[in-house]
Amino acid sequence: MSDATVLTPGELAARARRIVRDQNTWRGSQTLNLIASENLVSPGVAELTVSDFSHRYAEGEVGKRYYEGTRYVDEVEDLCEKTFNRMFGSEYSNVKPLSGAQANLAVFMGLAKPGDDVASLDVPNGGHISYREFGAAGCRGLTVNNIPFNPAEFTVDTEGLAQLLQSKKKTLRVVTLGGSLILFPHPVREVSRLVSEYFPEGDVVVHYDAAHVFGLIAGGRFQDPFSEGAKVVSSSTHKTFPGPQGGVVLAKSLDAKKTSDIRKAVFPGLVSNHHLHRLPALLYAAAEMMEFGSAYADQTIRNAKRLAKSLHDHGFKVVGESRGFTESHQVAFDSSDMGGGSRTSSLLASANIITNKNLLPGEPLKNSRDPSGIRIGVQEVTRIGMKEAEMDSIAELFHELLHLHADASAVAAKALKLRQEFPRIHFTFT
Ligand code: DSN
Repeated sequence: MSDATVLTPGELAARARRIVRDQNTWRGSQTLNLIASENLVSPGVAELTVSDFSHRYAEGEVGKRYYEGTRYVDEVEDLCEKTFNRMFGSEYSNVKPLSGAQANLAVFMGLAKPGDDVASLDVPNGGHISYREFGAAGCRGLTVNNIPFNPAEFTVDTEGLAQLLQSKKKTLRVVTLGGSLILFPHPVREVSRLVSEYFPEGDVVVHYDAAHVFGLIAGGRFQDPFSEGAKVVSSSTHKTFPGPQGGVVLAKSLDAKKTSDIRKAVFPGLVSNHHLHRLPALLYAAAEMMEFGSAYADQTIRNAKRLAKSLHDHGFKVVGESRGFTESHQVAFDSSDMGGGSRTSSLLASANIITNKNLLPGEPLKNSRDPSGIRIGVQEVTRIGMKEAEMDSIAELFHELLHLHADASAVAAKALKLRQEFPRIHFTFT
């Protein structure tokens, strides 16, 4: 790993090429990729990611740049913004953030000042690190409050939230819903109603982090946070939404001052140049989702439900049973009885099955290095054309490896064979 000090420049250059070849072969064609925050980009998106845009600058807004030579950046950025507004029903869209976490930081910078309070789900209950005290919210100097959560029902405890709203009447600025472990829609409508009741002047904003479910929302198969009362939606653009890695902030019915504060938080606050090569690829991915998003989201959710049931039938402790296991692309199970999340995810990886260890609702945050859960996302295997029958095959591989203690290399060979039956990316123009 650490021979960088002795390699010649020629060897380093060759190494860079070799690493990419190996990554493409291994993760690109040999493993069953079940990380809930990843996806594959189509050949069209991949092709458009590499262009002259990747080495240009365009600080500023569409039509108001600080650089010359930006006519095509203006064209593509304007189309991206308008296309996102059209797809998600927003009135304002900003595609400059480079990641979902940066999009969240822009939301916090725009809507709250150091010392203010925000409320979000704790990480074990599905909250993302960026809206916690050790993430972007903490970097902004905000006081982070936990949204009370009922782990048995996987949902926000709205009575507890009402008490929190009452106790923070003077200092609360943002209530963030959505998250990284999101099996079921969040009660955006109820929370928005409560926020309007406690803050009738509109000084607290309901913000929804849609990163994980952005593609499912685009496909019309998950809750629509704007129609349920959220005023700001942030997201990454590369999870269930199969675009290039990046971030986006959308707003609807947000007052002009707050919208402008978010815009300024993005540029010139957090982003100087916004890595322009993403934009044509993002537009292309958005077009794919307009055309194929419903079918893709539909099959993704059907696959997640089937995998959850199949794992459950094999005796896995799949969470969310009382609510039908999942309504999203995710499935999670408790792996405590098989050595915990670290051991289980690493064993699965040795068998060509890539997942991640994850805290489960109700679990202490201090368990994060070796949490009890395994989180699975089926959006990528759905993109290569897998359906319910393959979900049963994947559950069978989990069972053989983790319950029957089959040899990892034997399971790896089966996983490879299954993967290689699906060489093509679906739900795309190319
Ligand atoms: N933490 C990532 C995940 O949910 O996998 C997203 O940033």
